Amino acid sequence: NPVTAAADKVVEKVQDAVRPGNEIPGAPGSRPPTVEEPTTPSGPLPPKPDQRGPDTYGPTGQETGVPQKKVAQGGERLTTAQGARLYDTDHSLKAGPRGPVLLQDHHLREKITHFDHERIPERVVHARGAAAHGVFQGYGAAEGISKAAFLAKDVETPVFVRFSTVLGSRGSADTVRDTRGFATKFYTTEGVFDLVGNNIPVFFIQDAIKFPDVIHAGKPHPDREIPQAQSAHDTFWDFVTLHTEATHHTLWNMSDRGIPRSYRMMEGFGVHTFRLVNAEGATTLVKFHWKPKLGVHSQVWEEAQITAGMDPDFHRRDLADAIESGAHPQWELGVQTFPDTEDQTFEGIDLLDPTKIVPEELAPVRPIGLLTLNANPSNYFAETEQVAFHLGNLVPGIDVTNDPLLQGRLFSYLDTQITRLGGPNFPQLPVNRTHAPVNDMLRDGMHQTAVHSGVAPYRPNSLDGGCPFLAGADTGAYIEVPVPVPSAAKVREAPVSFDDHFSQPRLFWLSMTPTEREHIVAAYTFELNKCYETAVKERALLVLANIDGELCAQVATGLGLPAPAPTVPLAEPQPSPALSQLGGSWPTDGRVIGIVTAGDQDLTGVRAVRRAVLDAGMVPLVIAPTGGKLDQDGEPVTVQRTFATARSTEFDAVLLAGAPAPGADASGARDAKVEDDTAVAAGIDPRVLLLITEAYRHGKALGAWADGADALRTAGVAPDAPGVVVADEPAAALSALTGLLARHRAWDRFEPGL
Ligand code: HDD
Repeated sequence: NPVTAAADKVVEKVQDAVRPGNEIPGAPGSRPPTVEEPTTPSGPLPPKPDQRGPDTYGPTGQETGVPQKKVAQGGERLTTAQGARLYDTDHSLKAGPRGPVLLQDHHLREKITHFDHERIPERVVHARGAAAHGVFQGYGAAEGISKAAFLAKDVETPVFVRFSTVLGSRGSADTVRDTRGFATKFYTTEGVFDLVGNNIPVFFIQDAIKFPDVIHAGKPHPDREIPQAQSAHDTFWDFVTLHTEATHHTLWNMSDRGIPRSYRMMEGFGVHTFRLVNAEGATTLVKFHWKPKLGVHSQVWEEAQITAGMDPDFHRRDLADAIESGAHPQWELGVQTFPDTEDQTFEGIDLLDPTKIVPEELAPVRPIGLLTLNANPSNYFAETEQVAFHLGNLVPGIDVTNDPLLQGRLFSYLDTQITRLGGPNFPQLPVNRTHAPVNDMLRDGMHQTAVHSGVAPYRPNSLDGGCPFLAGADTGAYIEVPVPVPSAAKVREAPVSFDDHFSQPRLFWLSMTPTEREHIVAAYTFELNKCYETAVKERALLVLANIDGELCAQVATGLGLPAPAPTVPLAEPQPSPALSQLGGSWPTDGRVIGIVTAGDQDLTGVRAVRRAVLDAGMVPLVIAPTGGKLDQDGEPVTVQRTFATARSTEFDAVLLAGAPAPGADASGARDAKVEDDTAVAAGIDPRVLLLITEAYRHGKALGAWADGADALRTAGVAPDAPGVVVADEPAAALSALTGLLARHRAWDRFEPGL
């Protein structure tokens, strides 16, 4: 019987394939003959109870008690998508081993077709991002102004937060100069609340209708699709200099806020003014702020550029590593509150204008809750890529205002998800699913995963007994605040107050420290020098002249162009010290300290310093000439970076190990201090010297103990320079270094002026 014969051949083939030693040595795909081919699974594979639908895994992993999955597959046997077991997934079904592939090979088609469709459109903006799960705990401090249940005292609400850059594609570098997105999904008992903000409190445009313009200008040029993830090009500067309401946001981007050290060290802002409503129906206008417990810190520009090449995933890695190591980042949610007056202004500032801030000195930020990020996503695509935020996801107690930027956003987010996530059922994706009961009458559509029952998904009905019924204010309904709408003619116009484009940029500039101003001047000079069109540069200088003469003059010098005079009278606002991110001391949790050793140095000290860094909640990385372990005394120290793989950008501080004190009995240790500078210079690896000089240039703390200081001197770094510590003992060096680190960077290292 030919059928049985063919079946026998298949069985034979399967047996052949698994028979040890059945490979043709050297043939493509053949396994090394030394590896024994198991005929049965080599050990019990992790159990996979069954193929569950997506709802098994709640949006927050821990929520449902399902541990984060660490294995790609659970079951014992590979199957098709339909559950049929497979005996081969490496060869297409062919008419003989050398014959053509048969159309009937369903497994081949299923595997390739699924692969062909693995990608979804990336976000049109904010495509590059990283996210984490966490929990939000209300302080109860907002109870007087909002009835939102999740803001009540000690209420814990699961959250999912996605950070992002704006301009770059999904695979672009993290450390480019750009605004960062800070979007939070609160899975409250009353429905999902999304706070979709940025790390900059103002926006480029005052009306959503301009959004395609600003994004087209910022994205790569449409002819060659370059530059990637950059604002340093003609179209961006063309737009923001013609469209001067972008001046304030552009200035923030050119400040240190545009190059954050870490997502964990950024403020977040809701940008718009929102309207809160309490249980009595009284309303308050608010602006939302996220305040990071670790302080607000940035890279320096050269560091950011090197990082983009050395580790394009720097921020993504930093967030995931910190969470995995238990250094859970935290932010306090705060609100600035304003009376809900008819004119919607506060101290003369138009609260509906998203290019304006209200200085914290005029309206302090009142903390109302604490966000802690405590778990990494277990699957990037399912969670980080598919999460869909939308400003219209509101809960009772929080409402919108007439800010025209906010109003347009209310349309855009829902709309974009339909293209991005392939239809209207994206709220059913696990990460988007609300934790509140859903009882809607939305039906069918692409990717419908619910199996709705009944025949009456409409209202009114009698067939379902009229159910479901509507809620009222006393039964948790979301009721829009009945704000009166002034009677007015339909116009395409903005209020007159929206015409002030320069007073607040000037406020920001005047609030900066000299170091921060230097960085701003350097950023404008860099970006504008990357433009080709002189007209664009000249127009940019005109804009800068309307912010500040000194700023304009310094950038003009860098561009080799004359500095123009201002075209508007310069305002003299009161500076707002809260806008500066320098000064103060901050926790050092999760900071990375590179410990450099030539391998023949004080291993006892290296070991002790490593332990102390860990105990202080920071990350020690031992850097040595080669990988493997350093072992002088039977207690090996693992090397995490070699001189070839270590680059200064990875470390917040660098500590150089010295040789043991003379007479110490460590095999191979240098027992006498090298006196001759030339000999020292010759002995210090140039990559260590680069590490030191870069860290020094980037304002990072540097430390050394014993003759570890030789490397500093050879690199031209004076042991008594600001932000440099040299001590006899490792413990003393580390303690002083940690003190420096708490201030983030040694800005006093640099002379004032450029
Ligand atoms: Fe937006 C994504 C923040 C104005 C249209 N926006 C997006 C994300 C953030 C912001 C953080 C990424 C969300 C995520 O991680 O998935 N956007 C802002 C802020 C704005 C702003 C703070 C001004 C205050 N956005 C804005 C306007 C429009 C959009 C005016 C359109 C009229 N934004 C979108 C979008 C995106 C988006 C096209 C792309 C992907 C997505 O929504 O889900 O709809």
